[in-house]
Amino acid sequence: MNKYIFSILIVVLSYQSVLSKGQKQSKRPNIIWLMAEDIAPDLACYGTKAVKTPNLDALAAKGTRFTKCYTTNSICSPSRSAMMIGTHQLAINAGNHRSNRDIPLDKDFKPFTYYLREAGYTCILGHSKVMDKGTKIDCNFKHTAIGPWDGVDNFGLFDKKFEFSKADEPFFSQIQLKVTHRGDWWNDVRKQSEYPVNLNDVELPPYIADTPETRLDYAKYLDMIEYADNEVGMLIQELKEKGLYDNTIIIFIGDNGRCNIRGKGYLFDSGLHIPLIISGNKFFDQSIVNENLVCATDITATILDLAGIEKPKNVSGKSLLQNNFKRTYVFGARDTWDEIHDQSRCLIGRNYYYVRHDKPEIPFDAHQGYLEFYRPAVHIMRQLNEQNKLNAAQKYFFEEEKMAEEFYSMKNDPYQINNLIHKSGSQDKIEKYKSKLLELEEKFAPKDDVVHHTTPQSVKILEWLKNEHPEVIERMKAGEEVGLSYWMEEFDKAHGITKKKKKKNE
Ligand SMILES: [Ca+2]
Repeated sequence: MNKYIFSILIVVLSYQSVLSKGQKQSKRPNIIWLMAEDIAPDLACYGTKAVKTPNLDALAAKGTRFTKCYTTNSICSPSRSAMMIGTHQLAINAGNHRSNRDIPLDKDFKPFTYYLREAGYTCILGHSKVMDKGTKIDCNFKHTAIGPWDGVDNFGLFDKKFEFSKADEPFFSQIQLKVTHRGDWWNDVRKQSEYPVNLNDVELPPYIADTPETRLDYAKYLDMIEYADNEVGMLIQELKEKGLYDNTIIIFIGDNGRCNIRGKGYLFDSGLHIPLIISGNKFFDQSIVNENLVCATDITATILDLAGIEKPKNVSGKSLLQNNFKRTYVFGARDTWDEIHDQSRCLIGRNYYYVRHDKPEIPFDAHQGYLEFYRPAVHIMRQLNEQNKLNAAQKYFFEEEKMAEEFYSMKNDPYQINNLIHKSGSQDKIEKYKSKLLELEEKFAPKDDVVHHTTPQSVKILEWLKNEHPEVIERMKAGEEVGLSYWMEEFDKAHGITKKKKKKNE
């Protein structure tokens, strides 16, 4: 060995041994990613009055609360796919909900848990203390929950499920908080709540008509957030009991926006805007409110940075840990959701918000099967619309066509009521946003555009209910959530489909 190289080696080795002696101070942190479903920043610490979220408020009070974090798609699976890879879902051809589950990712892209595991992290999925154990992954590329990953023969994203302990350190734990997702449990959770959210305290956005039904539905959503907050409290308690709390960074996020009118599924602010709280690291533990524009893929880059991993080439997100962090735009997209093959794009800036609808002929209220089961406000407002009882802000959602483009000033019009697209004073800004959007579409264009869609069950269940149980449709129209899972089971019973048979056909 060359003498020069040998002496460098000695220096490196001694440095490493100093590092390992000082390990106690510079121990690599555990990272927990708590992902609540379908949630806007509707927590008490974000100013929502009707809800009580003491555990998340305490995290925010200690750490950093981000006020402008946006996902890149307003539906679970494309948004989660983007976060799992750290780049836009379009770049990996994962933009269509529940598609391409049989197609491996392009070899240039890897899930971020791959890099974490390479760096010695134990990656843990879900937790035994949360509703249905929090293991949802929902990514639009070939993957399995547990096992190794090479992207060719092995597609595992995590090492194990449900528990973290000292022996796993350093670990990354992804826990989904499912309760806020629409589901048949909403009524029960509200019924069981010691202090259900008071309907009179609910503040509805101006684009939702104020009726007893819409208020009750919104209150239930806030009840679910309170339940999720309680789950967060239990997890923090466990970290403390196991002596892990001081070395664990907690990141609280959503996977897409609020599950209501203009929310999940749409490129309005309430479809893409999510809460983001980070606590447990010196950099973030400053009791501050950060108003920077943040993209959900930045969270991926931040996690890799927190774990001391150099950013891989194909991660387009930027680490929030960097002092010079700056983001000018977030690029959002909406493509197929179940049977609705829509396509819209948006560009969110710090002050303005541009949306382009490539299929304006598809209305916002597209009577999508799944949504018929889970949007009481849509049923109520459809009737009010027919009776001409909606104001302009509320009526927009029910127009027969979408406007081809929208442009909003977020400072003056946070609820996106006044579309400035044809306003004379805004044209220069609009042109700038349009051309930037085209630039980003090109940057994130997929190499491959093959799409393998899945068939949603909800469409045929709805059709069957219309024919066989019109009384259930009437209940839906009256604003009741009748339960999709329940009626799926009833459908199967009526058609002699046993669980065993169904599994075989899947
Ligand atoms: Ca979701």
